[in-house]
Amino acid sequence: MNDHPLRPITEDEIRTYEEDGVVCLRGLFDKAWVQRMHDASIAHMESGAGRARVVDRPDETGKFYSTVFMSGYDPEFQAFRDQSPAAEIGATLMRCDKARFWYDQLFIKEPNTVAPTQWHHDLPFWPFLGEHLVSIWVALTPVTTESSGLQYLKGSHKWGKFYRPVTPDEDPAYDDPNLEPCPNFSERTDDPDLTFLDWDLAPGDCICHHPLAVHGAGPNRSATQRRVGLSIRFFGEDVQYDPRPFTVKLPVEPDCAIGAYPADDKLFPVIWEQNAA
Ligand SMILES: O=C(O)CCC(=O)C(=O)O
Repeated sequence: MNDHPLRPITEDEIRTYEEDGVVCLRGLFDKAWVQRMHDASIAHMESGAGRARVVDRPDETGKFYSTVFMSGYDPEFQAFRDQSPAAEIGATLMRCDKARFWYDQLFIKEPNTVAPTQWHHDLPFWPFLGEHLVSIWVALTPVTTESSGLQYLKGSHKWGKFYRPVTPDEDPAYDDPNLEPCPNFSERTDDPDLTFLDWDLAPGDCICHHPLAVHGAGPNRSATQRRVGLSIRFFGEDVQYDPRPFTVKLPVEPDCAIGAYPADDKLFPVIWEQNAA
C-alpha cells in the first residue's frame, strides 16, 4: 500500500484548490488501499459500531449511512489515517509544513437511496476556525451523478457565508438559530451566477475541499451501485479551537485552550511533517 501519493500534486492542482475551493485528484491511492478501505467500510457499517446515523425512509429500498471518528477505535481506519498518503495530500494543498488529523467520516448510500446530502459547508459544524482545514473524500466505489456524486459551487469558500449546519438526519443538535439556512442550490441550477462542479470518479480518485466550500449530493438513483465515500480531514497552522454551541462534540475534551492552536497530540496527532525522517 502506498504511503506517499502515487504521483506529485501539481502547482495547477493546488491553485485550483485555492481558487475554486475544491479539486478532484485522480490516481494518488493504490488499488490495495481502495480494496482494504472498501472492505473495512462495509464491515464497519455492518458491525453497527460507533456514532452511526442512518436515514432509512419508508419510501426507499436503500439507506444513507454515515459515521464519524472511526480511527479512534478501528485499526483499519487508524492504518488509513497513519499510513496512507492522505495527510501528505492535505498538507500539500494547504501549503503547510505539517498536517494534524482532525477526524474521519464515512458516507455510504445504498442503491435506491432517496435521501440527498443537503447543501452545506463544513466549518459551521466544527469547533474550529481557520483556513488550514481540508477534507479529502476518497471514492471507494465508482461514483457518478446518478449514484449520488458530490456537487460543489465553485468559489463558494470565498462568499463570506457561514450557513447553518444540517446533518442527513436533521439532528436538532446542529440547528443553530443564529445562522442563515443554506439554500437548496439544486433549485438554482440555471442561476448564471453559480457554477456547479462535479466529477465521475473511479475508485481511489479523491475530491479535496476547503471547509467553506458549499457542497451537496442528490439521491443514489442507481438500482445496483452502492456509493462509498471516506472523508478524512486534516488541519494546518492557522487553526484555532472554537467550541461553539451547535458544533461536533469531540470523543473527549481536548487539551487545548479556547482560541489556541489545537496541539493535543493524542486527539489531533501530527500525521505528516515536511522533511520528517
Ligand atoms: O458523501 C456525502 O454525501 C457527504 C460528504 C460530505 O459532506 C463531506 O465529506 O464533507
